[in-house]
Parts: sequence; C-alpha cells; structure tokens
Amino acid sequence: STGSEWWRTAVIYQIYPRSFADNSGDGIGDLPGVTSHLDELQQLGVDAIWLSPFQTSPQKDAGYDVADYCDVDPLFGTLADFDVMLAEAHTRSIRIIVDLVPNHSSDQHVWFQQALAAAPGSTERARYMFRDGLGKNGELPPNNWESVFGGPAWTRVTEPDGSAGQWYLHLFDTSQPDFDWHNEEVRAEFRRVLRFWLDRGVDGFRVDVAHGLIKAEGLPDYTPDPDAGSMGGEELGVPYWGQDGVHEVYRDWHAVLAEYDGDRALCAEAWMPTPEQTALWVRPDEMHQAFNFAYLETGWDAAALRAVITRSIEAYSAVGAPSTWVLSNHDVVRHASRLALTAENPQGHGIGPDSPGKPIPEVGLRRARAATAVMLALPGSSYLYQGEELGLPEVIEIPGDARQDPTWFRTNGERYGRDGCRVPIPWTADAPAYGFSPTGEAWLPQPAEWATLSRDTQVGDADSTLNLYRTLISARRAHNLGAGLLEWLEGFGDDIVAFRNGNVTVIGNTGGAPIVLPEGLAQGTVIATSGPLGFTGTGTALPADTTVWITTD
Ligand code: ISL
Repeated sequence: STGSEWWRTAVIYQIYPRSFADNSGDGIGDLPGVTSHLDELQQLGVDAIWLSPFQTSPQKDAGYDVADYCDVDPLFGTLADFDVMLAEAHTRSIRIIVDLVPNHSSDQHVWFQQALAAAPGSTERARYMFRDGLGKNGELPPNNWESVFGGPAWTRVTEPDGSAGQWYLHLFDTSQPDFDWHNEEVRAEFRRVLRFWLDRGVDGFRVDVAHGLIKAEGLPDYTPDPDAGSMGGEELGVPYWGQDGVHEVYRDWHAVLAEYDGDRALCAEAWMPTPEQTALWVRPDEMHQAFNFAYLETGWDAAALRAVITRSIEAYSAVGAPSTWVLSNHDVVRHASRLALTAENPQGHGIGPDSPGKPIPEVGLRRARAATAVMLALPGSSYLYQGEELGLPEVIEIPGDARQDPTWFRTNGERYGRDGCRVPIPWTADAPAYGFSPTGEAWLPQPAEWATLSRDTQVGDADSTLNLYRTLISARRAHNLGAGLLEWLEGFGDDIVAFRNGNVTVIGNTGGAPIVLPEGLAQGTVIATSGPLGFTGTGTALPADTTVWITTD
C-alpha cells in the first residue's frame, strides 16, 4: 500500500477499541491491546485500520461523546501508547485512520461546561445550539426534533442564577450537545484538531455524522414520515441531514489535509438515502471516500445487489471517487445474523438493530461468507468490521442490566440498541474472556459459542471463515481487483450475481437451489469459494448461498 491514493482500493478494517483486545485487565479493550494484535491483522492482509473513538470521553456513547479531542482516554491508554501503535502499524505497512466526531462534543467538554456557566447570548453559548424555549415561560422545546436515540432532541438547562433557562440541541444523547458550525471559532478549533493528529502521523479520518453539522435556517419543525425510513426517503427534506452548507466545512478540511504529504484521506459517515446523495461528499475538493450505506442496506438478493452495485459505481465515478463497500459496523446488526432467513425478513433486508428476529445461524453464516466474497471482488475500497472475519453473529441474548447502549436507556428497553454487535472479540477458546482480557470479565457478556468461533480455533482450519477472508483478501490483491472494472455477465438467471473483474469471474448464488456452472467456467481454476462446491451428473454445481471466484486463463 505504497502507491498514491491508496484509499481508492484499500481494504480497511474497523477496530472498535473497547471490544478488540484488553491489555490492562480492566475488561475494556485498549490501544496496547491493538498493538499486540497487529501481526494478526497483517496476516489477514488489511491495508488500513479505522479506529473508533479512543479520545478522552465519559463514555456515555462509547466514546462518540468526546471531552478532549487531542488526548487519549485513560481507559484506552496514553498518547504515548497511541504513538507506539501508530509506529508499529506503519512498520507493518498498515495505515491508521482515526475517528473524528465534529457534530457534537461531550457535555463534559470544557467548552460546554463554560457555556453552562455563562449567560444566554454569550460567546461561550454561541459555540453550541442554545435557544430560548417556546411557550409562556420558555417551557417548551424550540422545535419538535427527536433524538436519533429516541426522545426529544432538546434539553433545558438551569441558568447559573438557578432559574429554568435555555434549551440546547442534541441530535443524539443529552450528553452530546451539537456544535454550531456557523461559528468560526468551532471551525478553527477543528482545523487545529485535524492538524494535531496529522502532525502525529495519522493517515486520515473517518468523519462521524458528516451529514449533520449544519441545520436548516430557522430550525423548522420536522415530522418524520414513518414509511420513508430514518433518512426521510429520497427527498432531501430532513432539516438536519445533508444541508448544503455542510460541504463548505469539508472543502476547508480537504485543503488542510492537502498541506500534508503521504496521501491523507477523509471518509464521510454521511448516512444519506441514495448513492447519488452520498456522492456529494466525495466531489474532488471534499472528502476522499464515503461509506456506501445503500450497499449495507441491501439484502442477499441478486437483483437488488446488481442494482445497487451499478448505481453506486455510476454515482461515485461521476464525481471521480472510488466506490466503497461495507456490510457491517458497530451500529448495525452483524451481517452473519442480518442476512439470515427469518419469517419477517426473508432476504435479510434492513439493518434495524431492534428486531433481528430469530435468525437461523447456519444460513446467516453461509450467506455472510457468500456476501463478503461478492464484496471483496468489487472494484473500489471495502470496509470490514472487527469480528466479521470470524463470522461472529449478533449477540441477541444480552440481559437488560448488562446493556450499555444509550438507545436502550432512552427508549426504556423498547429498542435493544447496538450492544449485540459490540461484544468483545474471542481470540482463544479459553477463559478468561476468550483471550480478550488477561483477567476479569469482558465489559459485555460473551456467549459460549465464542469458543468455537475464536481466532485460535479457526486459524488452523482451512475451511474457517478467518481463512476464507485471508484467501479473498490475498487473491483480491494478487488480481488487483480493487483497481479493476466490473463487467456484468448475463444469462445466469435472476438469482445469480455474475460479473468479471479483470481475469476473475465471480458467481454468487442468492437463490434457494444449486445451479450448474457452464463448462468453460467449470474447467477454470477456483481461486476462492465461500463454501463447498457440488457435483451433479452434468458438472460442477454452485450451491445456494455460495459465491465462487474462478480464473479461466
Ligand atoms: O443518520 C442516521 C439515521 O437516523 C444515523 O444512522 C446516524 O448516521 C448514525 O447513528 C451516526 O452514528 C455515528 O454517530 C453516533 C454514534 O452513536 C454512532 O456510533 C456513530 O457511528 C453519534 O456520535
């Protein structure tokens, strides 16, 4: 990964630090834990790591509530530990991108504490979104917006003199006040934060809620259409997502990164409804990548996959950006469960963490392997989420008193939240904590099946999910698939995803029955397969829920 614009073709592995590896023994993962497992990531073959937040935080939203953007939370180690990790990663040719959370800070950030102590109308308040309430005594919130985590998006403060006071906006938890991005002081501060990490040597940033920084003028009421989905459907009507002014911020950041050598990159978490809308974030003078959530939201369904892949490649290449592909992250149900057959969700559509149903684990894992084998053959850059290379399922049985996600608390247990995809990684089959922690218990309970899914258990098994990922990533590199061009193959039937990328032919079977491969392909070399192939009287069969990579020359 030394070429220029490495991010165009990279395989990027998301580490959720609190659940990756615990070195200190407190049951929470940390940066020395990351350093101690870099060899395994090098063997997996990833080009870069994206680290979810490790900065100073009271951890009300697992670190997405930052109190100091330029330091490491003691839970995760120190800045010196960060520097060691970065250097050790670079030694192994693994780049590091860090999470940046600009939409909101923690309520423990010094600026918010100053804002609370200052008067309405002060410069301290102007860094956040304070407003007077409505009603006779300001007892009603300034508008009807709801928090993404449930409940109202406004909280009323008590003024320094003890009176009931103004309200502040928080699109997420009450502990995550939104910044006012029209404020030049906020903009200057984030340029400083970017430079702080760029100077330390990071290769880029994943930008949290990159669609939310600017709110519509006048903060108009907004009532979501329940049928349109969380993003408000294809109409750009949500007054806090995707407002035009947000792009100015990223043009500014693009210029900051361009001052540095070494191809630093910005990746937008802009959860917009369509690839065309997301592509606005990756115009040539803005960010370099944007997560393709339309792809993540597509189930294991050939017609839907063909459509979203075509549409994504068109939308991103129209602005000169690479497509990205992603199946899992720390906010959604793990795809080994999401893609499983359920009565309500026959093709695994949807991403809701809140009603995963009762997936059939064998079907889920088979489809997850097949879906990953499609994804890693696509041109562009792919994101992996820690644990998917082990085929980890969503953990559904977490007792209420062990749950930690604010969504669970803010909805009184009506929405499970995202803990099920955040359960600490099993490194070994043994106690304590399946090798996650040297002592003590993992911060979320780990299920008994972690023993058979552990990395140690899988590493020597040629058919394991771990070895499938290793094979796919190394074949992807050997055949330069990230930089290739996709050419659809016709004539395989509705349930089949079939394409060529360079000299590799990829056939994925999303249907319920095996298909017989045409003779030309059957005589080729199978360079990777997500599951065992079958044989019928007439030739090689590709079973249901299986993807194969074949070269014919
Ligand atoms: O916009 C959305 C749809 O309502 C959300 O999906 C939103 O994009 C997403 O929740 C943002 O997630 C990120 O920011 C959150 C944090 O809790 C998540 O973990 C993070 O990935 C607040 O910082």
